[in-house]
Amino acid sequence: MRSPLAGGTAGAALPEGVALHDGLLDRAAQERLLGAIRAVVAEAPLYRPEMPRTGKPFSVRMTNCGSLGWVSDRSGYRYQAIHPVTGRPWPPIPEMLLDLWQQLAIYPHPPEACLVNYYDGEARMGLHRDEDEAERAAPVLSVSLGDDCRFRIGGTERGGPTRSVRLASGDVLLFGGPSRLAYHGVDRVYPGTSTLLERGGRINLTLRRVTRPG
Ligand code: MD3
Ligand code: FE
Repeated sequence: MRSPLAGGTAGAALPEGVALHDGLLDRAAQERLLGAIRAVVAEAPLYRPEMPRTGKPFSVRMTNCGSLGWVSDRSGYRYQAIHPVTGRPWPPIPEMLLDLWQQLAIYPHPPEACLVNYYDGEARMGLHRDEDEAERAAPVLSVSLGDDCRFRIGGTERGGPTRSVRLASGDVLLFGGPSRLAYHGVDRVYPGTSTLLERGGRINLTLRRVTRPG
């Protein structure tokens, strides 16, 4: 079995609450999911968000599906129902992803947001916590497609120890319990490590429950 743990940490446990489903989606499943994501992107194009205050563009391009989508611009981070460029509602979350959530997330309500991140060979995501969701009892589910990346995960305090995990196409990660508010980021993408995307790069899908079920 491929060891996803990088940098001499072979055998080290992932932080409590993190479950890595290494290679859960086989090539056929990855292709089906990619087809569904292409349909999402046709309706809700990828765009480049900007950092709050400074307006500095992200290196990652993004779009969403679901009743709510995560956006960032000069006024801040938030969830909203409307694509900031097209002004249209986000398309629905593909059924395959809803099924994955139902199978893996030990949580009785559906996800509301699926953030679609596209990384080219130079894109990165700095260490951060996902804390724009009112519902913290739900896990976050992440699916990787395309080129491998080096994913970094730490604890809930900034400046604490971190470890890196190499993620490949078809890997699914679940962050629940104490890891829900862990710092994490993407150090780099490894170009040319997957043939799934004709033009290369990496897609990450992040499913989240945003609102607290009433
Ligand atoms: C760990 N995306 O969009 S997904 C993000 O690969 C984001 O695109 C990364 O971080 C990516 O916010 C990582 C994995 C992930 C998502 C949410 C988490 C890891 C997490 C929440 C808590 C802890
Ligand atoms: Fe995140």
